[in-house]
Amino acid sequence: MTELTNNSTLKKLGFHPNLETYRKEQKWEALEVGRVISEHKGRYQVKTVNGEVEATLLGKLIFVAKNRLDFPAVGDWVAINVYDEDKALIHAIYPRQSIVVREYTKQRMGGEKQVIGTNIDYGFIIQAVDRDYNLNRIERYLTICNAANIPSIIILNKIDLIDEEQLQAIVTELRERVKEEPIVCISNETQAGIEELRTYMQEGKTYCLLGSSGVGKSTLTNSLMGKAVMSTGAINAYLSRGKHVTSHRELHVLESGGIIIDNPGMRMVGIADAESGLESTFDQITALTKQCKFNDCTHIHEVGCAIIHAIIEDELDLDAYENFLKLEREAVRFKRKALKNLKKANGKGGRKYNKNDRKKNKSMSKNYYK
Ligand SMILES: Nc1nc2c(ncn2[C@@H]2O[C@H](COP(=O)(O)OP(=O)(O)O)[C@@H](O)[C@H]2O)c(=O)[nH]1
Ligand SMILES: [Mg+2]
Ligand SMILES: [Zn+2]
Repeated sequence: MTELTNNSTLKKLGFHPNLETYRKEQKWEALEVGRVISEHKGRYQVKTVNGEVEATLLGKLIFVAKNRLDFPAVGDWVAINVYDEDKALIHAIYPRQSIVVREYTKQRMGGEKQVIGTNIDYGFIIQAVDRDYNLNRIERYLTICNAANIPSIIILNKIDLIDEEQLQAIVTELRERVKEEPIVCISNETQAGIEELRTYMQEGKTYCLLGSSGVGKSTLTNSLMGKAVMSTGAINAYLSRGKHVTSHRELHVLESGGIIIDNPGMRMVGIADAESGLESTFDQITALTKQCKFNDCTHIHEVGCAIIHAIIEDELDLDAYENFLKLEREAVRFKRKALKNLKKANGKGGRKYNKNDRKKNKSMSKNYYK
């Protein structure tokens, strides 16, 4: 029987012994194994030991899929059967070791999750230090990573645009709010920090870039790859009139070791059911709430509130607390919408079906592939 774990191509792509065990348990030896490296409207580019194939999902799997999470996503390991040299059918998805999600932002999709990537080992949270720099957003992405149970590394990009003193001020302020995660300062322009960033990357581990459009995700992917694999704002700004150019997710294997997933522009990144993520991102706040005198404390006016006390004593950053409240409200809102969707799907509550719903359902099933 073939031992796939010894195959160096697969190893570089992140294949590990648990997957091999699962493959044997499921008796999938007759099928090939591959990893989804990009997806476009229901067509998946899958990388295997022999190269790349274009795959579609077996009809049965589409039929039984209950929601978006049941569809393959970039980062997934899949069992496929190859026909026609470069065409394949996806028979099954291997269990995911991690799954990074956000709230689906398309209209009427509230309460549903969109997969950013699967089988991710680390989040690369990237921000540019120019005028768009936003500390709250870093905490937002941290919450998303913490909810997925993956550690993150914070990357401050475009340091060529500011001076040393300004950078120090940003790092100091960031360190006050983000206590543990490594912070790496880089510039794609001068290549400063790129080699340092590489030291955080290991062969077979998958790193997912998270950050708003324009922060330099695709440019960084190219820097790490040592060649232009992704189109960036610089090349296409003229053609696309300043629109952001990465239109879909893509996974790349680095020569120097490690796998990187670039993401399309993310304008609004809503967090999904991320309570555990909030708890670890804001661990100081979580710890404080446990010290409040009343356990139903609203932290607004109560005597003996540990949060209020910490803010007055300058032990807790007010901005961090406000950001926490905002993200917490968002998580609650997501949950409420998700429950509503569930109720509707079970035919309870909700309104009666009308003729517009058919159109809506149609566009929803189209959106499964977005
Ligand atoms: N000055 C400077 N510009 C950068 C740097 N990295 C990326 N850019 C520019 O920022 C713009 C957006 O980059 P892009 O990689 O497309 O961002 P993405 O939307 O996050 O993928 C492009 O014009 C890049 O050339 C950098 O380190 N310094
Ligand atoms: Mg991009
Ligand atoms: Zn309180």
